[in-house]
Amino acid sequence: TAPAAARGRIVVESDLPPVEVPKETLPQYLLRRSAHLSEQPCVTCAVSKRSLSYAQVREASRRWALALASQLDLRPGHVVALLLPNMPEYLPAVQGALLAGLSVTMANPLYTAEELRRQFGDAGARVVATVPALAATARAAVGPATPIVLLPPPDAASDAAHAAPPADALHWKALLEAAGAAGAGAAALPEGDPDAVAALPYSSGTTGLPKGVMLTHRNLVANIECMSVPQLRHVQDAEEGQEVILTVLPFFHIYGFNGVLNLAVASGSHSISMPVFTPEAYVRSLIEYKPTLLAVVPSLLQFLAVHPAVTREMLQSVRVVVSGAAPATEALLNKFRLKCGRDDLVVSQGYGMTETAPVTLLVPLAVRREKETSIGRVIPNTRARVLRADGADAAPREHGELLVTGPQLMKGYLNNEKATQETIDEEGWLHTGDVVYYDEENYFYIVDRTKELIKVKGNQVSPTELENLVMELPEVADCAVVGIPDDRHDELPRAFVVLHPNKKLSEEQIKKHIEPRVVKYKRLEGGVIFLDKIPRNPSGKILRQVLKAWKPEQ
Ligand code: 4UU
Repeated sequence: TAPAAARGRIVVESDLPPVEVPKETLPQYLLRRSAHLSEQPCVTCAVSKRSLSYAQVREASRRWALALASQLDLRPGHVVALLLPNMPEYLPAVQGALLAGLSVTMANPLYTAEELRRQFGDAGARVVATVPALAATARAAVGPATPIVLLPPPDAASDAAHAAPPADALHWKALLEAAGAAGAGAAALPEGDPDAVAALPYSSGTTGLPKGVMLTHRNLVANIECMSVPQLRHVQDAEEGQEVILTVLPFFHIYGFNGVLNLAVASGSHSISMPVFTPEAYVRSLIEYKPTLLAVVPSLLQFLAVHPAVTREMLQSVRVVVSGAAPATEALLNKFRLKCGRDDLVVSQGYGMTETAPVTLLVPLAVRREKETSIGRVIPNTRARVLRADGADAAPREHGELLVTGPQLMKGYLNNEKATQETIDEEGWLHTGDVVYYDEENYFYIVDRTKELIKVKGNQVSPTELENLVMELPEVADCAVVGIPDDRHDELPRAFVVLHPNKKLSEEQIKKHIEPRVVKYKRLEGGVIFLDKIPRNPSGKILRQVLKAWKPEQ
């Protein structure tokens, strides 16, 4: 191989023609693309059966926008926090806020008050939209001056369990009714700025604690538009037959948010939402709704492939399966194909990141089976490079860090110029922290993740966050958390802990300290290992690869 300096730039571009990105806000774009639909179902809850048609989504969005502007007095640039399980109203809750010129920060409905306090505080949330069951957690996360709006409970079971909502909460239904009664002229909605921040999902990126990712309308619209070209279109347009998309991927995460829900609306599809995943509910939905498209993460693919309750017959309606967010092994893809018993059903992988709204690589629909393990080719308007360890650009089949750029690239991390500069270089390339290679036909393959991030069932876990919690214990001198591979969970967090001399602490005590503070999937299910010393490089950086490779006999 040539020395680094002798090599020029090697940029991988899409062989598809560039797409003209419309100069519209996300709600303007979605309204235009689905303007021909009215009574057709838009989102239906698989559990409660509550359904919103395209016309109902439009009307609820408009009223919610008016309510936020006139009744809650929010102004363009203000942030609305959404603490909601997947449910039909998620869509108008987002679109209405955006119509009013506001930004939304979407939070995990399973988060503890402690986790939410950090996100809502950092984002500067002015209002929290939630459901009755989560109202107390929401109140604990924000000050008494922040209004809480209660949406209808996702299903009857959670309604019955939490009968009495807090007295100071406002009600979505009443707000929308009042906005409807006041009429369209009640408050003028802003014209809308495509370059304004629309969504603020949280991601830990390559290092540190979760940060607000500033995604503009343009980022989100560009990503949908670039995935809508005929060669890539996994989701077919409503005219060709309305697609039925079963998704349990959370709408607060960028994959469910823009990669599934918004994309589904743009193409006039019918989305089936589920507030929580249970094998029974998922299987029932396969039978009842006969989905044509499944959006999955590898741990869900594993469930479909091996769970005895999922039968071959249940998968006959499925035309497309899209997988992403964590590596899908060849063994898993084979197991799934065996279960389906269909040669025409090939899993298409996509590669995405919160910071890229989310997709940069996608396997075209007409993919051949031998490319099934690929995470995709560069989508239109997007460019990629692979940077070798020696700093040279990689040729086909050489491993290196994936760099990407395109119109979907975030504006930056909120309140964190330093992290933004560490992630996007002066030339505008985003350094992903993923090690990949590409083949002679420009299909990319994942090799490794060198950034700290841990993925549990597609969910982000920040090692720094867990390390900080473990370090709160006075007995602990040092700590490092890494992800260990696991079939059913993608990865599990494992802590390596150094105790102060003559101090005692058990694995149980450490786990007990973490448990009440974090959402379930962040728990140290990969175990706690006590060491004399955390391996670090001379500048003090934890050698995570060494810890990942740790074996008990060492
Ligand atoms: C191996 O996980 C995401 C977004 C995923 C996504 C979205 C829409 C995939 C396909 C799609 O259509 O975002 P984050 O920010 O939570 O996590 C980003 C990280 C990546 O850096 C990489 O390490 O998740 C990992 N990742 C993958 N790993 C994402 N996609 C893949 C993949 N294979 N296909």
